Amino acid sequence: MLKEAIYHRPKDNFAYAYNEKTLHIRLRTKKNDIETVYLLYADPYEWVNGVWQLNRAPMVKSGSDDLFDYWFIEVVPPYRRLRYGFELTAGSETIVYTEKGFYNEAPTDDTAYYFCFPFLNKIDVFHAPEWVKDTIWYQIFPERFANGNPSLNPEGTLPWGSEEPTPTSFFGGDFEGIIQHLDYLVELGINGIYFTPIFYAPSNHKYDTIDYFEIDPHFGDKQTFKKLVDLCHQKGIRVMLDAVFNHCGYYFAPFQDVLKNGNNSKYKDWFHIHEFPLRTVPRPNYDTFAFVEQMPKLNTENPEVKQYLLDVATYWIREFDIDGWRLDVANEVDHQFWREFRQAVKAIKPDVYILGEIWHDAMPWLRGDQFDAVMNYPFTNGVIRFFAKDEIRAEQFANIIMNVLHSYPANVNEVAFNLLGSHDTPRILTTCNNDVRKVKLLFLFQLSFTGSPCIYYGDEIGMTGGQDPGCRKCMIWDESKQNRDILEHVKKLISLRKTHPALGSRGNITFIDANNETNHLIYTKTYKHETILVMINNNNKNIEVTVPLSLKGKRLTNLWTNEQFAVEAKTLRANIPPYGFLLYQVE
Ligand code: ARE
Repeated sequence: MLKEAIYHRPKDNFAYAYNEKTLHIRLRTKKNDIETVYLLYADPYEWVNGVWQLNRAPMVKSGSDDLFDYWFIEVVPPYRRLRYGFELTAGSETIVYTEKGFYNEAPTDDTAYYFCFPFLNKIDVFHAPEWVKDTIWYQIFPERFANGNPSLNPEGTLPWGSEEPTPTSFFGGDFEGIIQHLDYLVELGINGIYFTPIFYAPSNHKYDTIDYFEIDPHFGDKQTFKKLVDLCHQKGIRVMLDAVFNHCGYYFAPFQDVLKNGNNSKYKDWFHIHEFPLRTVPRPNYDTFAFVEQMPKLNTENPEVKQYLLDVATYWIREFDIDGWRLDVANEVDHQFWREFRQAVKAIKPDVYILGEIWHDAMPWLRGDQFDAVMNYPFTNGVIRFFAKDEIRAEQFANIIMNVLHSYPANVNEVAFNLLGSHDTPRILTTCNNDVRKVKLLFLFQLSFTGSPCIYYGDEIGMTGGQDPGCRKCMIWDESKQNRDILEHVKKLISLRKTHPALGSRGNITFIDANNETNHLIYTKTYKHETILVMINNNNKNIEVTVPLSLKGKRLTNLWTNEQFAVEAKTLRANIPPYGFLLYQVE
C-alpha cells in the first residue's frame, strides 16, 4: 500500500455538499493499489453509553487517471454533521486513514482523530442555475456573425468574408444581422448565446472598453439590443454577455483623465500606476492585461471602481434582462471583488449564470461564493489531444477526462462550460487537419458529456482558421459553401441530447473500455433508468470491438438509425468503421 499517494481534504473537491442534505466524499489512492475502501463515519455527538456510534459503508471506485484511483460515496448525515475516516484494504493489509494519520484500527475513544465536515449549512451549498444543465450554448463574435445593417459599418469596412481577418479589420457584423439569423440558431437547436463584448470600444473584438454603459455604435443601439434579447427569450434562448472587468480600454474616460492630469487625477487610484508621468515604452509603467498598453488593469480593490463595475453588472441585468455574465481574465481579479459581484447580481436575478474565464484549475473560485462555472479548457485540451491531434491514446484520454471530472465537485461539473474552441483558439476543423470525421467525433463526445456544451459560431458548418485572428472569419451564410454534413451531424446530436437526458448534463459517464491498441473507447452515460452506450473508433481502420458488459437479454436501439435488436449472445460484438461511432440506448 502506498500511503504517500493517499489523499483527502474536506471542503474541497474531496468532500463537499452536493445539495442541502447530501455530502459527497472522495478519496484518492495509488492506481490499482487498494482493493476495497470503506467509509467510517458518525455524528460527532452520537455516543451511546460511552461508545461512539461509528458506521461503516463501502465506497465505489468512481474512476482513475494516470496515477490514481478515486473512490466515492454519498452520505446523508441525519444531523448534517460528520466525522469520518477511511478503512483501506489491499491483500491482507488493512489500515485506517484519518486526519491525524494512519492507524491499524479505527480509534473510537476520541472523534478528534477523524476528518471533519462540521455542518452542512444551506447557504454554503454550491448552487448554480438549474437551466444551465439543459443549455447548449452558441458563441457569437458579433463583428463576424452577420452584417444586417450596413449603415452602421465602421469606416473601411470590408465586404463580408472578402479577406482573411487581421487584428484590425472590420466586416460590419451587428445585432440586426444576428436578429435576422435567429431562426437558424433555433433550427440548430441551441438555447443559449454567449456574446463576446458588445460595449463601446475601438477594436473589432471590443475587449478594450471605452464605455461600459453604452453599446458599440457599430453593433447597434440599446433599443436593438433590447429587441435582440427579447426575441431570444421568446425563442427560449438565454443571453450571456462578456464582462471585461480586469482591465478597461486606453480610451476609458477615467484612464484618459489620469493621462491628462497625472498625479492630480481623481482617478489615479482606479489603476495600478507605478510612477508618473505615464509611459508605454519600453513597457507600460502601469499594470495592464499581459503587456498590452491599450488595456490598463483596473484597481478592483478601490471601492469606487468596485461600485462602478457592480453598477455595470446589475444595469445590464436590470434593464435588459440578460441571463449570464462571462468574466474575462477572471483569475487576475481579486476574489473579494467576485464575492461581492456574485451577491450583487444574484440579488436582482437569482438564476443568473456566472462563468469565469479560467484556463487552469479553478477550485478556489468554485466553492459556491464566486462563480457557477469556468470555461472548461482542461476538457478542451484533452479532447483536442485525443481526437484532433492524435497525441494520446484512448487510455490516456479516459484518464484525462476522469482527472477533469475529479478535479471538481459533481454539482460543479454539471454546469461546466465545455468548449471545443473559442475566439482564442484555432478552429477545430483546422486543428483536425480538415478531417471531418474527427470533427464529428469531437462533437459527439462534447454533446454527450456532462456539463453545458458551447459551439463556437461556424464550427458547426466546418469553418476553418488558425489562432486569433484566423479563427474570427466572417460566418458563411451561402449554404453551398457550408459543410452541411457537419451541420446535420451537430443538429442530430443536439436533438438526441434533448430527448435523452442520460446523454445530457445530468448523465453519469463511466468508461467501460479504453483500448490503446485499437484506440477505441466504450462508455456509458446513465441517468435515472436510462443507459446509453457509446462506442467510438478513433482510428483510421475498421475495427471489431467486444463490449465488456453483460447485455444478454437487453434491447438495444441504435439512436442514429433507429434500428432495434435484442442481444442474445453473452457478449456483444460490433464493427465500427474508421473514425466511426455507435450510439445505443440500452433497455
Ligand atoms: C492580442 C494578439 C494575441 C496576443 C495578445 C497578447 O492578437 O496574439 O497573444 O494580444 O499580447 C483580446 C483580443 C485578442 C488580443 C488581446 C490583447 O481578443 O485578440 O490579443 O485582447 O489585445 C490568457 C488569459 C486569458 C485571455 C487569453 C487571450 O489568461 O484571460 O490569454 N483571454 C481573454 C479573452 C481574449 C481577450 C482578452 C482576454 C483580453 O478571451 O479574447 O483578448 O481582454 C494558456 C494560458 C492562458 C492563456 C491561454 C491563451 O493556456 O494558460 O492563461 O490565456 O494560453 O493564450
